[in-house]
Amino acid sequence: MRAIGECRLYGIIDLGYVEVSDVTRVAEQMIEGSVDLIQLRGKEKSVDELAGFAARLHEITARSLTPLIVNDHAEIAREIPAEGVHVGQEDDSIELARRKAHRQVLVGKSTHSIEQALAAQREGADYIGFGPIFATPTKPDYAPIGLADISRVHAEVSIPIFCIGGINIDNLQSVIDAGAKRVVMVSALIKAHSIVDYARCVTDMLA
Ligand code: 3NM
Repeated sequence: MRAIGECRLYGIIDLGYVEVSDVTRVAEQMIEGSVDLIQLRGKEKSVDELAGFAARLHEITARSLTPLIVNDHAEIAREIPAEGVHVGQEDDSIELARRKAHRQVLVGKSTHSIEQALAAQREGADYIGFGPIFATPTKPDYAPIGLADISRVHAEVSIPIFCIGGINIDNLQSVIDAGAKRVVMVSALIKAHSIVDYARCVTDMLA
């Protein structure tokens, strides 16, 4: 599997945007476009439904050494061979997520401030999300934190940091200029006319 430190573009297959019948195509296009790791996120789906999608997705991601991360429900990693789980501030602790997964997995955590980023690192996260950088309909209840803290979080936190929230190809350069090395994209990538071309362009900019 690709190591987390080598990952720069993180794609999320959010079932709020992707029809169930389209999950396979989106995953294949992300991989063809050199997305480095993929998360399955389905806030409205049951754990059992998500486990089913994750199992199907993993058959695709495994062929290309792309780690598959499951959002929120670490217990899914006990049933299917996903490489990691992702937790939010309101979800399981990193330690509990590891216990639920019951085997060695990557654990990532969403953070929304420098303090939370440092706490996640202390807690043993393998990587963090840092945002939302810009306002985003994908996570509408969170106030954007802007670009100002990106450089400081990179100075103070040594685990991989993925900037997230409202990032698209038009504002990506400003995020990179602010110090970001890695980004997550959800809606911009999923809604792109060509996911493959969009992802390639983003990975070139992050190289
Ligand atoms: N987490 P888009 S922002 C899932 O700040 C998520 O923790 C965030 O989606 C955080 O790329 C976000 O469509 C949504 O803006 C990102």
